[in-house]
Amino acid sequence: MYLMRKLTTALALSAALTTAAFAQEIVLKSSDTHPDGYPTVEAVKYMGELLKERSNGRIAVEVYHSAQLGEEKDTIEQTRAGVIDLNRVSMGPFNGLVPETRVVSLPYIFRSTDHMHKVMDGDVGQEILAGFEPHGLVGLAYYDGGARSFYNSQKPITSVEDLKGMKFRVMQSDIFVDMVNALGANAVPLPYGEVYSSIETGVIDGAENNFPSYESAKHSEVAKHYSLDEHLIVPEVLVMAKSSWDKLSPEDQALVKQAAKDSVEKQRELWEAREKESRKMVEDAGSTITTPDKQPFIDAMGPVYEKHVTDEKLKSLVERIRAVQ
Ligand code: GTR
Repeated sequence: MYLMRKLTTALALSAALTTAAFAQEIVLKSSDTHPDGYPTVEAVKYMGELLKERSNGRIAVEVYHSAQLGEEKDTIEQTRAGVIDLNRVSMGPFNGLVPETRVVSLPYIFRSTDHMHKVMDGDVGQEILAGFEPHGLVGLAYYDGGARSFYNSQKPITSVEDLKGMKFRVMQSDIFVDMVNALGANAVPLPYGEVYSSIETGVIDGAENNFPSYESAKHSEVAKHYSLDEHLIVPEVLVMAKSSWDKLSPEDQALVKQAAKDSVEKQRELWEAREKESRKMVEDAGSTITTPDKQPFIDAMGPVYEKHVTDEKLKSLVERIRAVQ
């Protein structure tokens, strides 16, 4: 009897230990430049909830929002080094590293968000995701980042001519520098976190981004003139450190991939709502929105395509994107 009781206790103890060992075996550290509540931050949190549920609590995601882990370019390097496991970033800062990301960073390459969805959800999207692998990263999913337009502290922009000589911050990629220069303005590549103070102190006249970024980073406080030229629709991407990925069992890799995929719909819903909300917020706070004729902006982009779409792979990707209806 005594022996039986001892045995039962031992069994119960080992069961408890097993449960403890299973609890949060893997914690994936995830980075985002945006504040808590932003659609990308919430989507990765949602992915974490799915993972936790589907792995019986073994896998968790910890989201470090508000650039707590650094500016995007630095966090990309940290992710490649495996210091950060997951990273939600725009495709723009990858342009120097992953050539495939350049095609979606071309101005006016997408006709609409709907067109972008069709492309990224299809073969071209899969091919671009695979392009991360040789660079120490695993591409997991795409999120929405809306359309980017110019805003500035000086004057309303109603035509390409209005941009002449003005200084705009761009994300750190040669394509965006050439895009701004082709419009007769001057590009200043800067990390996101330096934009507010650079506009405030007059180092630059403005920047370009979507409504949720313009609003949440408070650029709208220092640059009240927003012009809806929608020159870029650059998808956001969720990547994982290849070294962290390789540590997972094939079953866990499948769980991560599926949870990332399942968070896309959620992010799109959150994005749609936030875009409207942010637009209303900045308008209520006194920003003026002008809607210039887009055609002259599109026409000015010839030199950007000539310079950057030179190799066969990019040429064919451009053609395939344009062919998607
Ligand atoms: C935002 C994007 C960020 C970051 C930022 C920027 O729209 O979501 O990932 O790239 O733009 O302009 O740096």
